Amino acid sequence: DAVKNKNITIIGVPLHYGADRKGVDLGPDAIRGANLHERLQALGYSLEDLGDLNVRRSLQPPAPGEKLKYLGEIARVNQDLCETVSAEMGKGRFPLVLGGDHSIAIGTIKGVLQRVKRLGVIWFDAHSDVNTHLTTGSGNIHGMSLAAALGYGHPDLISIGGAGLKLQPENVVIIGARSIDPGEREFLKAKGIKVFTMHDIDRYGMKQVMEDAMDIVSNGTDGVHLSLDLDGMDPWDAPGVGTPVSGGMSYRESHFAMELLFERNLLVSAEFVEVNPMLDRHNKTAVAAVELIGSAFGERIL
Ligand code: EXY
Ligand code: MN
Ligand code: MN
Ligand code: MN
Repeated sequence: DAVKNKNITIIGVPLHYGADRKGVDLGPDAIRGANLHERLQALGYSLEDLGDLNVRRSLQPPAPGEKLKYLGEIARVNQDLCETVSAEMGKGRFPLVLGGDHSIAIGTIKGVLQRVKRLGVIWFDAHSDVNTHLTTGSGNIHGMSLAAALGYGHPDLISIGGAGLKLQPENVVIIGARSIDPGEREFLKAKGIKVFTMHDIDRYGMKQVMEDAMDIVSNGTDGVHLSLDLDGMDPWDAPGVGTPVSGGMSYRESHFAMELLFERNLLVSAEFVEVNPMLDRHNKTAVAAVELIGSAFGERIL
């Protein structure tokens, strides 16, 4: 079996403040409602579902032009998530985090870093999420989470989980990018982060892209985290996301990527984020998330 850890802890994070758009906070239950537990149990995993972390409702809206919208609550929830993820890994369990907007990657990754010092990350996304409060146009923290996990951004975000805890840029790959802001492009170049754009997937195919990506994230690391933003998929297959971008990975490409990931047995943790049931059709995006989870954890056709 390629995922050796058969004990999974599910952690829901009903956070929408990082996207500043309602609905993505309903993501964890939409994913559970698409038969997540049944799918994983059928594969022989033993599950514990901790339910959802506590997130404050109805906060005052931010001032116009705010560059770090809802920073206080986002930092608090991510600190809680970090501690929860770290505690579960300390018990030898595999954390499977359900979002929620992508700002929760800060807490997840910091928690994993407390247990796996040299961590690789596969960031599956239409976006690169490497803005900071200095480069952001929107002020939405879900567009800053990868930068924060790399140690760049506001002190309240980068200090989560303890000072100095951060990813190394050479251990991170982004797959599926097709919407990158000018400041992000500079950041990615300056840090030397490998980005497999949609152009690369078209040119080389998903098999080659995944093999190269997995070589990079496994080189000199002790484990790999998968941070999967459903907007990496094409909006045709995953319409229920807050920031859709045309020309994304197909259902088959993303499914295949997960199967290849399972074969290499690299994952120590994973998160599936940005499912917004209020924008979805027939829970299609949550169903896609569970399909991808199934493949990443070993489902096969035959
Ligand atoms: N780059 C844009 C921004 O910073 O606002 C869009 C970010 C969308 C982030 C989504 C979740 O991946
Ligand atoms: Mn994202
Ligand atoms: Mn995205
Ligand atoms: Mn499948």
